[in-house]
Amino acid sequence: MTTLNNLAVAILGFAIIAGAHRADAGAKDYEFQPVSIEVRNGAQSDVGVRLVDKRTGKPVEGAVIFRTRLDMSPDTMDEMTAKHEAAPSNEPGVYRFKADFTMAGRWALKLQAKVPGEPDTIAGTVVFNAR
Ligand SMILES: [Cu+2]
Repeated sequence: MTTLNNLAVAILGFAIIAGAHRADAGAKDYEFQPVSIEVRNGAQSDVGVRLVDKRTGKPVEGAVIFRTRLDMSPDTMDEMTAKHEAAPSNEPGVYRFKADFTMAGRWALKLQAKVPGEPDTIAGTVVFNAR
């Protein structure tokens, strides 16, 4: 009986670790990538990111991007932000924005998103070069 209990505890422990590992791996299975690193410096500039499932290499459709920030942290100007808004996209897994860049240099677009079937929040940072 003691042996069985120990076995049950061991199995339960393994299940918890496996479950935690799976949940942890979930968000890491996705990656935001730039459609083009080079973007135009100025108002209403086109910025695009592609959300990819790294397990399959396929674009992920239907993501809900619920938080974004665009700042110059890559050029050590963390407080310098740029206004931006979501824009239509006709390419599956590609999410577009119109951004008002005010300075040439590197800008980080930081995103948080939910994707269908994935309980974890997907977070990513994509760096663009405005010129
Ligand atoms: Cu700046």
